[in-house]
Amino acid sequence: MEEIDFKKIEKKWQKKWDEKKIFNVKEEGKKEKFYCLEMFAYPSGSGLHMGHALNYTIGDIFARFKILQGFNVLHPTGYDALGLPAENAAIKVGTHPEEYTKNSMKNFTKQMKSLGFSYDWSRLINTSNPNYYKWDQWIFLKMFERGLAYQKESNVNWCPSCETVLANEQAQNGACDRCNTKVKVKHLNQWFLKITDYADELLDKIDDLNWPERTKLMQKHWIGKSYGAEIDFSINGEKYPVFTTRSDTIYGVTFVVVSPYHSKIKEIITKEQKKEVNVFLKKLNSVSEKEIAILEKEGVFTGSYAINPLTQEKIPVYMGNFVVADYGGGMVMAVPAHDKRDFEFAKKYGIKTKIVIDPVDFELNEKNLTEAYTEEGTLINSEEFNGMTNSDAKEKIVQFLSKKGLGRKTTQFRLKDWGISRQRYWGAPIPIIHCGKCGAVPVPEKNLPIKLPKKVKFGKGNPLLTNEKWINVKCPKCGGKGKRETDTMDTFVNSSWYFLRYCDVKNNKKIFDKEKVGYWNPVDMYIGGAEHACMHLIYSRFYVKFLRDLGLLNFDEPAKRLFHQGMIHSEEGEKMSKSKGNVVDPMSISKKYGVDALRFFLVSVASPDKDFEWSEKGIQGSFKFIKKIYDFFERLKIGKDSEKILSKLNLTIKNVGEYLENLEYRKATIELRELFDLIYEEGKASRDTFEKFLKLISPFCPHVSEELWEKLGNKNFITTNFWPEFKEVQIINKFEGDLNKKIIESISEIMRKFEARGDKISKVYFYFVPFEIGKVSQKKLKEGLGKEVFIYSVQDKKKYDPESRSKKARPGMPGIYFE
Ligand code: ANZ
Ligand code: ZN
Repeated sequence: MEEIDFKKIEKKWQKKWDEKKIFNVKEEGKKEKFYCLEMFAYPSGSGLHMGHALNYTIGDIFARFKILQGFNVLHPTGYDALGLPAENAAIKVGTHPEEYTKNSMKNFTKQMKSLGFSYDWSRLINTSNPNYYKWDQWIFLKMFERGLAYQKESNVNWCPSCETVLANEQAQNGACDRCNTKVKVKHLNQWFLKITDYADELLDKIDDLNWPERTKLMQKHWIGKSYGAEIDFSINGEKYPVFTTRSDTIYGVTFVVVSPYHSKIKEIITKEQKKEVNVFLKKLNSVSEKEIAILEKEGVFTGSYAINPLTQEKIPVYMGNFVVADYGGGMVMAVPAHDKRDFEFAKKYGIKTKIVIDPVDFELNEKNLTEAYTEEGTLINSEEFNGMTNSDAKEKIVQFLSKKGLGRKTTQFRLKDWGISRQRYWGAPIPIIHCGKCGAVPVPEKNLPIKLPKKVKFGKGNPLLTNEKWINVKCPKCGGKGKRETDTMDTFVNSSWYFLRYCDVKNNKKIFDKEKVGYWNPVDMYIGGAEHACMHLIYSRFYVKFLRDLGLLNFDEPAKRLFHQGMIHSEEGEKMSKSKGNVVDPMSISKKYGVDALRFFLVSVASPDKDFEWSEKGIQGSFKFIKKIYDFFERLKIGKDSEKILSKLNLTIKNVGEYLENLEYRKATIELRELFDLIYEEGKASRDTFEKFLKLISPFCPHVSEELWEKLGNKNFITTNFWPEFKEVQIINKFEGDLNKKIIESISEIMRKFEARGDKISKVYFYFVPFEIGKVSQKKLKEGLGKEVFIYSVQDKKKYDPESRSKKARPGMPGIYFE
């Protein structure tokens, strides 16, 4: 058989699609719109990896399916080009980040184009282009005007290696997301975006989203709403509101614990205690916030006392490592008798406990309490609230406090404002000028963008500090001496609204045209990694709500449907990584087996949201399948369809359509193989059947499909043709019984022969070709055969197969071994 020149076919069709601009879309016509989006890539120097290829293939198949269904499909791509990794990588190889990024993007574009993705390349976004980040700065100014961008002294995660502040989300395990260095606490003046203003809406709207449940749950958790009360304790005559979810325990408060980073901490520490407190602080600052959370609860007496508003008791104020500064007022009313953490703390420092909740069936005693009692009960030692159940008391005590103006019902969010200050070069400069007289002055809109100066020195610290000329500018307000803000914005700001800019990439006058964005948005299908559940996917929801409130959008949420792809592991089941030397590169694979085989393989091993292992045998299988189709079409015999083919064709159209809609691509590839195998077996079919088969497989294998479509004599593109319809009446049951049934019938017969000979069978082992594994049920086979049943894929390395029966497996009939 002749070798097929897949490269030539791929190039040919990619060029034709490009010339005819079939993926370039406008907001017009009678078609319904569909916005299909994959998370854009950070263009790393090492090029596209298999994870990218999978992500984009999943999106591309969906986009192509939607085109065939007759939608006006927007399918754009771009580069999340700013950020620390590019800066670090550039420094490492001794080039400028701009140069480095340019080269990476060029390489990425070449590679993505070679994989035949259906992108509208005229809409390419590069976030490091000042024409893009100008609008990041513009959004910042709009937030600043409305008090949603502000500066505050805060406790931040500092990565000593990257020499920058990290968001909490970027230092989740006490280590830097990027370089894994242990993160430290630093106290710095930082810029924040007030995402907390939208906490309620961010939480409430989650339920309406067609997003993976796990992601929705993670966001709920991240936002973390607590219902409780704020109670005013007074220290040195000043009021300190303290958040509690347990107002019922107010009479049991025996001390108060304040965060080391409380804004008024200096007023609380007395002269006498200063030295001791400093020893404690020194120890604390050497660890990250996350580590603090798992450290033993420790503290130190501040020297001050607080007054309990209900009992008027004087109680000591401690500083504690477990109190978070920007939560619940940064202070805790401690109830050792009824809270585990407070109990340990009190024991450690010899603070008294007071029981205020009485269990129903036994009695507690302060003297021999060995642990906190955290369950329900009735109130004691609580004056007029004695005898109430503690849940009743919660309400009643807050009401009482409210009336006296000593407290109020409230909620608290775990979500914090988004710290966007980065002390690094490769980000959008924050458009602020600091003036000795006027303070932080926003750069006038007409002066945007504030471009990054090319001339800076990389090395220690923030490179922007090395360009005096750039820093020293006039104050826009008073004309006096001013200095530019040298913090740049977290790159997550860039990705918070890029999907909007795709709708109007070239607009120089406005961030985007409202009509255009309104036409395409919200995104109908968004595909990307689950690791973005709590950063990008919350930030972009926040940005959409903010831009809506500016009057620019008429919708509330960025994406209707969200899909997370799985991870690809190496053949040995490990994570693919350069250091392990087990990386399979999509470019060399596509060179060897063709792009269509790679695409087909990527979605045929596992459901695309599941992790799977790379398999050289698997890609070879896909290659063989595509080659078989190609060869078959070369010697095509057109004739009348058999009833069986017609039935299978219609069933396949029906099922593949459903599977694609639900992103069950693997199941679709199984059906397509079956349909082809049947046609192959019979040796001929009608032109209509061949054409329909090609249409069905074209989202997966667009190049070969176009080529064969042309061979059938068609002059137009199959890509922009239409999805075939099926006729239910042509699906004939007798042909379409399920695989389980077929197997049970034939195996039963074989077993009967064996058993007639006197062989005893108790176990049946099955070896299926991989794509059939999902179509059989162990339970059904077991029931049908009345034996113990084991099911393996022929590729399973750990299968039990003493007589190599797996070699006998073929589609429709597994290898079998009896025991
Ligand atoms: C008194 C009390 C008694 C509490 C008791 C609990 C049990 P969630 O549900 O997470 O919102 N708290 C308040 N602010 C804090 C801060 N900044 N850092 C650390 N802890 C803080 O938890 C709210 C509870 O966590 C509050 O209710 C408070 O302790 C503590 F038997 O108040 B509680
Ligand atoms: Zn000024």
